Amino acid sequence: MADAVHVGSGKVRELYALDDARLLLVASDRISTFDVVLPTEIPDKGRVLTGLSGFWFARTQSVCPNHLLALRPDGRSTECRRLRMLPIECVVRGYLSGSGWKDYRTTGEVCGHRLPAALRESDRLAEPIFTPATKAASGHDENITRTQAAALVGAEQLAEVERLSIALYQLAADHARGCGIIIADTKFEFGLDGGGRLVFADEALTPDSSRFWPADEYKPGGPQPSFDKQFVRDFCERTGWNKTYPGPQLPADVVAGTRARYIEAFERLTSMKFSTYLANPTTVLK
Ligand code: PZK
Repeated sequence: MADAVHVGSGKVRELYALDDARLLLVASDRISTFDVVLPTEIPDKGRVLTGLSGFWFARTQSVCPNHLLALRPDGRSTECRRLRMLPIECVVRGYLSGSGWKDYRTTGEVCGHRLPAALRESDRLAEPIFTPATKAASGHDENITRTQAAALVGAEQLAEVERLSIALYQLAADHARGCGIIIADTKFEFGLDGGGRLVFADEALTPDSSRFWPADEYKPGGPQPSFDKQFVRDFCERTGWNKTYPGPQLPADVVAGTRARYIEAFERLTSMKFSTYLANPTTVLK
């Protein structure tokens, strides 16, 4: 990291430039809930997310090229190709939740997709839908129609990222379902390489970029428990915190339970022990 230049901060990640062609994405152990980063970290969370992204990048290469060059031995740092990022978030929803549910309830549509009447919160959709959003610098992404997205990236480019996003989601959601995890929705980011080719970038199908639900507890008609963050949310609700900065410190049992859930998601999805990943992160790419 001696000559890595810091070029960006996310809520829980840092971005460094290694040279003109390469970036280093470092996933911290910070956790956010209700849009606030908490003062307590979840040990190894960044390694779990980095390993899961590596796993999905390796397994989706036949669908789309990606930015991954290498995983560092620390298990939390990804060397990646530096791209020109598209100015849209490519969200795919297989279930009706979050802003998708909100928009459906008020308009019957999500991002210009008219959906059947009388759907319930968390219902599975007959087919996954592509629901792009703008990247708001202020944090809160805003859903846009495919027409609006086409104005930002061009109709041809949009059609291609829609096709790729649906294919990536279908591959991952089918795999996860066999592991007892529902991927309700996920957000992809794409960039363009020097030759103008589309490249799958950022993080891949992690619990931070997706809604993971435990399949054995799935019960449509209301909100679902989060596979990873439910202990944190329950604790925050019990404290009566008003969900503005600063958030509460987490007690040791909530930290340990949450860490165990992240590791459980990793081990179920990769069918690999997390200790094997820690000993050599590149094993997840095989
Ligand atoms: C890129 N972000 C999001 C912000 C983070 C991550 N391969 C790439 N090439 C060029 N730019 C990016 C990527 C990727 N991935 C990703 N912003 C730019 C972001 C802050 C911290 F860790």
